[in-house]
This record gives sequence, structure tokens and C-alpha cells, in this order.
Amino acid sequence: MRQNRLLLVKPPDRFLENEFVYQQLGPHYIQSYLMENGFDVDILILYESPEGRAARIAKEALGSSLNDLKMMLVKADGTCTESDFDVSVVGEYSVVGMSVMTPQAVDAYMLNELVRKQLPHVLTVIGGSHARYYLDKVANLPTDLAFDFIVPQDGWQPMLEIMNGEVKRESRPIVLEHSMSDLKGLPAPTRPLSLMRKYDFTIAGAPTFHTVTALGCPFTCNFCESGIEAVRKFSEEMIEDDLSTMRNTHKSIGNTRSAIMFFDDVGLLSPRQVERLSTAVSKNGFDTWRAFTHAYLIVKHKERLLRPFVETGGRRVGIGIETGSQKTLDLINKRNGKRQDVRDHYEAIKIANDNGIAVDAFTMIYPWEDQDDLDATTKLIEFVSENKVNECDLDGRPLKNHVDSAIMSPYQGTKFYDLMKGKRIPYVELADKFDPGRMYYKGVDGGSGWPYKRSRLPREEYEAVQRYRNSLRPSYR
Ligand code: B12
Ligand code: SF4
Repeated sequence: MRQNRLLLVKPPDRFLENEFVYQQLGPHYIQSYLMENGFDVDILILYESPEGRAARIAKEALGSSLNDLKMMLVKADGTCTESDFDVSVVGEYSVVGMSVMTPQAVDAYMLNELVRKQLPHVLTVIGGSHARYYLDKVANLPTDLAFDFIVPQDGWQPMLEIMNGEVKRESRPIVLEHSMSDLKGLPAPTRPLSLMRKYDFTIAGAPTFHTVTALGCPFTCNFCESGIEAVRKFSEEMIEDDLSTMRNTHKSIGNTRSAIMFFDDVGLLSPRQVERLSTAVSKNGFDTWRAFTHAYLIVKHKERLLRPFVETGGRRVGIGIETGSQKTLDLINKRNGKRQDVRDHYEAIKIANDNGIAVDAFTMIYPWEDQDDLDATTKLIEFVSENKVNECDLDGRPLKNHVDSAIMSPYQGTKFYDLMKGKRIPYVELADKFDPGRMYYKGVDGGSGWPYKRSRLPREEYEAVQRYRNSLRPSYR
């Protein structure tokens, strides 16, 4: 084992309904890669205890301290300990690397400040989507909060350079930007048993783990940062390895059923891709699975797209149907400049349901919408929630469509952020100072943050509609 030791940290997800729904994969990809290169790498999961969460919500305090957190130290050898948060654990490592999405930034900054003050021998690194889309902010943090290294893109190579001592700390943060042109030789992410046991999500009656088969997305939705990021695929061998590890993990923790979910931005994209995923799923004996697709693809390919999915146990698809308002759909630009019709959304739901597939339909409320726009989406959601699915889940219960209504949050790096910043969307103005704690669109009780100073209708009206739509969710899925 090499001398330098790395601790990868996953900051808490304070506003999520449940912190243990999906594993945050970034650190696990980096852990397996560095271990393959001979380094000792542990993972620290920070999370709120239910009591800590209740106390914080009652005080309406966000990001004022890390003292209310619990920590789970998952060591590379598989051992695991849980305790109250104590920064001294970081002192045993030469490098601490934090994997940060924007709503986790406040906690990551606090941890960084503590480490710099109390454990100055530890090098600090920030990676993940926050460093990618908010690079200007992260690179200009005040000195007490500044990281030694900022990794805005892929973490594999930069982290290896840091651990090898090929780059040294300087007085200013060093940005290490690297994009792997080929993901083919990478190992599958780690799936530590003690951690996997904590995750609690089911699809059609089976406990579920998730993975991604590629990075990037060929589409251009104006609310999304991933718009037009080149698609890079992991190797089929790596996906195969990952699926069989997850299947064995299900067995080892005593799950009598097992499901897999592909969180890909490029899931059920073409009949060929569906064939490929279906073969991998059935080879590993999963009882059921879920993946994402697009309404226009279902309408275009129909059974050709859905048949292999259903035949290998596929019971749910996720579709970003976004809105029932044609005006809003045109603004979103879901199909790279090509028109998408709201009627396709109704049609896609019908085709999927007739084929025995339930739909998890994701929609949003947009701050320029008037009452007619809201009514059009509510009508679509009522249709989704009422339409019958022609199949049952593994417990014999009728499958049901699920609906989700969020308020769109324009992250930096999206087209809508630029348009709103430039005041080019009528009726809408962003709040002057952005609080990352408000940059989420799906949180506790299905609620969303509110990053706006001005919107077409008052916030309360949008939230009332949101509550009604989310009340149409079924009691199981
Ligand atoms: C699965 C997923 C989830 C899952 C699991 C979370 C996770 N991070 O894995 C769940 C459902 C919980 C989730 C929740 C949310 N998500 Co999400 N999610 C994804 C998704 C689809 C895949 C993530 C993934 O596994 N990618 C594969 C890995 C390999 O990529 P990666 O994590 O970016 O890691 C690479 C680099 O970033 C870097 N890296 C990562 N960590 C580290 C650490 C160090 C030290 C270093 C050096 C490098 C490094 O190296 C890795 C290899 O290159 C991404 C989109 C995407 N395709 O990435 C969105 C994405 C990350 N999510 C996003 C958002 C907005 C959210 C939510 C806010 C939504 C909401 N509910 O309101 C929440 C936030 C939850 C929270 N943490 O507080 C945004 C993040 C935007 C931002 N500015 O941070 C993304 C980019 C989607 C998008 N385009 O809008 N998400
Ligand atoms: S919302 Fe999905 S399809 Fe649209 S750009 Fe983002 S990742 Fe791609």
C-alpha cells in the first residue's frame, strides 16, 4: 500500500426526504480507481440524524454547524463505524476529497474551514457537480474556506496526481481540469456491503440499487446543466461487473428479490440500447428494473422500444414530461431545436401503460407560468395519475403511475439561468444573493426551494398547485 491515505467525503443531503435512497456514486468510482492504483481510500458519509433534522427545521437554520451530524466511516477493508461527527477522524489521512453537489456546498465549505484550521497537514480537494458548474464561486472562496485543489470535471486522473504527489499545495487553490476521453478501462464503483444495507428504495416490490452506464447527455433541456455534454460510455465489461456485484450484494444482505435502476441520462434511448441493457439485466437475474426514456421515443418506437424491457422484468420507466403547457414545453427545448408536442406526453403514457409499464412522470412549475399554464399541467398530471397500468407488481398489486411536481431551480450552467440573469424572461427575476440551501427542486414533503425575487404568480399560488399535484401520488410504487 502507498504511503498517502485518502478520505473521500459525502456531505449530508439536508433537504432530501430520506438521505439513504440512492448511493452517491462519485466517491465510489474514485475509490475503486485509486485502490487499483495501490492507495488506501476510505469513505466518510455525513448525514443528519432524524432528531438533528427535526431540531434544525424547527430553528429554520441551514448550514450553521456540522455538530448536528452523524458520520459513517466505511473503510476500504469493509469495516464500518457510525458515531457523532468529529472532525479529528480526518486527521488520520493525508488528503480529504469532498464530492459535492450544489445543495451540499454549505456543509462542504464548513468542513473545509474546520480541517484547514485544526488539521493543516491535510490537503483538501473539492470535486463533483458543484465544482463543475460553480467553478467561479469555488475558486474565489475567502482564504479560510479555500480548497487546496479544485477538480471541476473528471476526478480519476487529478486525484491520482494529488495522491502521487505530482502536484503540490500553493497559496492559491489549484484547478485540475481533466476529462477522460475514454472511460473504457475504468473499474466499477465500489459497493460496500455495510453502506448498501442502509439504502432503502423499491421498484415494483423489489429492493433496488442504481448505476449509470454513461456520462453526459445528447439533449439540451434549458433547465439542465448536463445539456449537450458529450456522451461517454463505460465499458460493457465494467457494467457487467457492476451489475453482478450488485446482484451479489442483494443476496449477501438477504434480499429475496432484487431490482436495478439505470439512472442514466441515456437510458432507453433506442431499441438497440434497450436490447443491450435487457440482456445484461436478465443475465444477472434481477427480478425487475427501471430506466429513463423520453416521451417522443416511446411514441416513435412503441413496442420495439418497450418489448425487451418488459420481457426482462422492466416494470417502471421514468420520463421527464416536464409540463402540460405547450408554451412552456417550447421554451424548455427538450429535443435540440425540434418541436415536441404535449400530445406526445399523453400518447407515451398510454402506450407505456398498455404495455404493462408504469410511468414515473417528472414535471415542474416554472416561474413565468400563468393560470392557464398551471391548469394545462395539472390536467396532464391528473391524466397520468388516473390512467390504468396493464400489469401488477411483484406483490400482485396493480402497478400505478407516479407523479412528481417540483419548482424549477435554475442552476448556474443552464440556459434558463443565463436568460433569467439577463432578465430576458418576462415576469421573472432571480434573488440577488443565491443561497445554495434553496437550490433544490425536490425535498422534504415534495417541497422545493425558491430562488426567485419575482415571478408571474405569487410563490404561494405555485406551492398550492404543487401540493395538490403531489397529493395525487400513489401510496406505493
Ligand atoms: C444519480 C443522481 C442523483 C442521485 C444520487 C446522487 C449522486 N450524486 O449520485 C439523487 C437522486 C440522490 C440525486 C439527488 C439530487 N440531484 Co442528482 N444526479 C444524479 C445523476 C443523474 C448521476 C450522478 C452520478 O452518479 N454520476 C456519475 C459520476 C461518475 O459522476 P459525478 O458524481 O459527477 O462524479 C465525477 C466528477 O464529478 C468527479 N467527482 C465526483 N466526486 C468527486 C470527489 C473528488 C474528491 C474529486 C476529485 C472528484 C469528484 O469525478 C467523478 C468522475 O469523473 C447526475 C447527473 C450525471 N449524469 O452526473 C445528477 C446531478 C448530479 N444531480 C443534480 C441535482 C440538481 C440533484 C438535486 C439537487 C435534485 C433535487 N432533489 O433537488 C439532488 C441533490 C441531492 C444532494 N446531494 O443534496 C445535478 C447537480 C447540479 C449541481 N450544480 O450540483 C446533476 C448534475 C443533474 C443535472 N444535470 O441537473 N441525484
Ligand atoms: S434533463 Fe435529462 S434529457 Fe434533458 S438535458 Fe438534462 S440529462 Fe439530458
